[in-house]
Amino acid sequence: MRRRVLAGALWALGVIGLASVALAQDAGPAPDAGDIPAHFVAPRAGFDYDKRVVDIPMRDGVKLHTVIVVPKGAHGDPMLLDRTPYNAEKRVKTEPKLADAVGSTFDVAVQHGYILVFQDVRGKYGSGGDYVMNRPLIGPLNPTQVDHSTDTWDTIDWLVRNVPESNGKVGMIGTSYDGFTVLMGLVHPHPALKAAVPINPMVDTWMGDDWFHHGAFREEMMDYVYGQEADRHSSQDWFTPRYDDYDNFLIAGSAGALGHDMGMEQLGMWRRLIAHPAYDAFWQGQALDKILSREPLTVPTLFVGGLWDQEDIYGAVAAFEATKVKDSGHDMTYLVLGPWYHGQANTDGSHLGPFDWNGDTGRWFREHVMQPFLDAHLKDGAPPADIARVTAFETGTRVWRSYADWPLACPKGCETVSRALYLEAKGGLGFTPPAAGDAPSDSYVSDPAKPVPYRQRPILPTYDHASTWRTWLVDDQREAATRTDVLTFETDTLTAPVQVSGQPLVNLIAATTGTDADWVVKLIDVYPDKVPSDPALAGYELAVSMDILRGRYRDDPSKPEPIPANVKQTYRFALPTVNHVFLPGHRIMVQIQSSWFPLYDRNPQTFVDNIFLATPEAYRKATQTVFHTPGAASFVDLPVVEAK
Ligand code: PG9
Repeated sequence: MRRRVLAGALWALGVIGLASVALAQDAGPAPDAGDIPAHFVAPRAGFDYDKRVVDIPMRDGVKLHTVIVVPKGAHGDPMLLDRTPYNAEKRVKTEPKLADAVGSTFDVAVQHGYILVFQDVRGKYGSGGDYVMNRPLIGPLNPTQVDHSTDTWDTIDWLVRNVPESNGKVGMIGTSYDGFTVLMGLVHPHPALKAAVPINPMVDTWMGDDWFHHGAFREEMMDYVYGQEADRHSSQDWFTPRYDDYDNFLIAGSAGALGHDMGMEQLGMWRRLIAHPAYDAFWQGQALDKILSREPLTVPTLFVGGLWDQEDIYGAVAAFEATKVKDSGHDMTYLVLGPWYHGQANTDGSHLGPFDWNGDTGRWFREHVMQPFLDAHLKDGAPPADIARVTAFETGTRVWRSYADWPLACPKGCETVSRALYLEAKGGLGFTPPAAGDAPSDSYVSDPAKPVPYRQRPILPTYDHASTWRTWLVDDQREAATRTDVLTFETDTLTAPVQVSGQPLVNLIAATTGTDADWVVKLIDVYPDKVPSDPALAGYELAVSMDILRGRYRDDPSKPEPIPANVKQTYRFALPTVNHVFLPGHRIMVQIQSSWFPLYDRNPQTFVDNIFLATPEAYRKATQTVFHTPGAASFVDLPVVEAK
């Protein structure tokens, strides 16, 4: 009863909230055409740049609100374009010094003479037209005659003809959603587009970016849909009745029930999310790694990934690996992997949580990789960039490495081999297959009424200023290991380093008493009980790669199938990219569990058509059994780098 009353209250609030927003949205014409000064230059004494605000007409007449920052005295400078749904005007603070006005992403670029351009995407903030989140390319998923590709083309065409201080060359740069718009600009690119830097881009939002990971829905992202789509100025804040999100999402029930309580059926993206729980043509048709792999890239592109990117850990590597195939000259596709959370490439990369990287890896990247790449392709007469095709930070040893390819093309004298790390009885873990006679399996009860928290409670909403959402992937996993519904397997203490570079591949053999299940697998570096250099790290359990698979998609992500109860199944899926050395004195650990809440919605563990719409009765306890015995030996395939 309490739940329904609360939900009812939420629902009422939600509907009122959105309804008023809808009214506000209809309160007058969208800022368009003559509503905003067509073109004004705001020279200000004491400022070392001019800020111009223009509304650039697209081919369908809609005008996109664009802020152009021109350093005083600029002549023959390239332009860097960032197309964003997060308010272009906010990207330029009213500071007299350009470096202070545009933030640390450009702290090196501003020293090299660049004109910076920020644009509201169609339908957001000052731009006209309608907002469609992750607007697909023109085609079966977009029947209109405009998309981000055409809007980028029209924008660049206007810029090169209307910014006389430029050299007619444009680069695109952007992080996250803005990284997605960079990639969209690579489809039928304008001839003046000469370089692209997609940082932590959204690439495939069902496989591993933002919305789902292998089919498990990231319900903590619901507030993003609400905030982004409720109105063009994103003025509607998500709200929750309880302090701890673990309570909020448990009380609400399924993600669909929460969306209903919040009145989200009014939002296009929400309707599309709950209508497409499987990897159907809707998601496959938007996967930018697949789209960009169809034709050779014609714009040199530096894909930037974060090894602990809590939002888009999949995209950069997937897009690099997909597009490098047709890059026969090895001069179009580049990759950087840093020890970063989402977006940290743009700021101070000295630390991540309690981990010190022995220097500001973010600034090093901007200075030694990004700027040479941009200058080489955008500055007239600049020399080729002296950068490797792949620059990857190696954690454990804390050094930058240069490679000719990724997964890493070993420098001389080494090779990458697949080494199966087997689960063993009594919580063991090792590189030899389990012996007969040992206990064949371990079991736990997975109870949807008490799902495993994805991090220590209280869990604040990701947008809460007090939340450490950004660094959650490096949380100490000892917290989880104490639960009886989390299995833990651990090697002996290592006597030699083990370098893992690439994507670990899970081969889990398991049975459930239910007819659906989620499987979470974590690859963990266990620190020694004494760490003289940093005592706070004693015994720390650092996850270097972990992910979730929704069991109904074990065979075909587009076709969910019930899991036959009490029958061994094999679950194979890739974990996120690692570039880590497990040092001597450390141990390797694997943890397994069946919920990761409330970042991921709960699996009811009984097969239903659409988990978004699961009824409370569908959520049932299940006993999960993980096998580690000859003929049913679970293991994680590690890409280990070994001396030749
Ligand atoms: N990665 C961010 C995000 C996108 C969609 C849902 C939730 C987060 C971003 O694009 O900024």
